[in-house]
Amino acid sequence: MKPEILVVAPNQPTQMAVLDASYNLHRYDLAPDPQALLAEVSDRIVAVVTTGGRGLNAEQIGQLPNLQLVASSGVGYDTIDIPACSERGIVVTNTPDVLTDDVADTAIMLLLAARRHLVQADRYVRSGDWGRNGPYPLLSAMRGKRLGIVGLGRIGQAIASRAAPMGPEIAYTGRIRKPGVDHRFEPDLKTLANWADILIVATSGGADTQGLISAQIISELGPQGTLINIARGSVVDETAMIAALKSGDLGSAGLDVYWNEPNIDPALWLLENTVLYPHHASATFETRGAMAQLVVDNLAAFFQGRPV
Ligand code: 8YV
Repeated sequence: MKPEILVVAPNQPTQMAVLDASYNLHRYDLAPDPQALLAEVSDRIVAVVTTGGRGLNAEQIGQLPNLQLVASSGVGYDTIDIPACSERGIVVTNTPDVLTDDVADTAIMLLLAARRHLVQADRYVRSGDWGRNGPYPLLSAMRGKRLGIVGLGRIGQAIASRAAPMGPEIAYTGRIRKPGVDHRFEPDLKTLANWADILIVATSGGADTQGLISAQIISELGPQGTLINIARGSVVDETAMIAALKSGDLGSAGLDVYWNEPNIDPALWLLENTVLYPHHASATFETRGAMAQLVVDNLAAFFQGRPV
């Protein structure tokens, strides 16, 4: 008998076809009445397929008495109730490593776009303002600037190695000093933000980092400062950030993540000094394919008794 799997959020089409051939899939994501579907199949479900975005909450976990595995696509697992899984010995898998390059590329893209006004300058050219009003105002170079990275995990380190050739000074903060890393460790986030011209948020989401980039940290970064967030919206006090971007107390921002996705705070739409990306850092064919394949591989390993 094929194991029965609840699809809370789908995988890429190629890998969904593979899953469909190997398992009995129940499409919670497509069900007109998901509760009715659960009432019918919940006892038989042994694994869930989901994404970092959709996750799996305590209530859903509680409704699946025989759940053994949650296979998620995404490095972040802040949307999955880990304590509820741990309590019942439910295995949770994510997809680190394969998305590191794309997410780090996105951080650099947002950084350059925000600092060099890519979006505003594009508009300046297209509108004919260049011809009418003359050269675009001068902007600020990367070389010699101070770049602070919040969270020097795999993604933070990939961002640092991409930024280094552009010539900024680099320092980082996090729970611990990373062994074998040359960049300066600054244990205090406030001190790092005060020192930095640019702060890139690359830490994990969840309760531990909720609101870490507070009004005070934003004000330390200051009017010439740039905030880049490719981590989770929850890490930044978005209300404080929007207020600071509006008043000029924060110079600029480049954002891939928000409090309320995909219906972000409309106040952000109006901010000229902000570059917005639709939580799309890992969204290339190659990376999403590799993430989806890891989900398939983790399911196969689990059901064959191999390490996930
Ligand atoms: C996606 C992400 O949102 O990996 C993560 O944690 O934020 C992204 O890759 C995602 O989980 C898509 O499946």
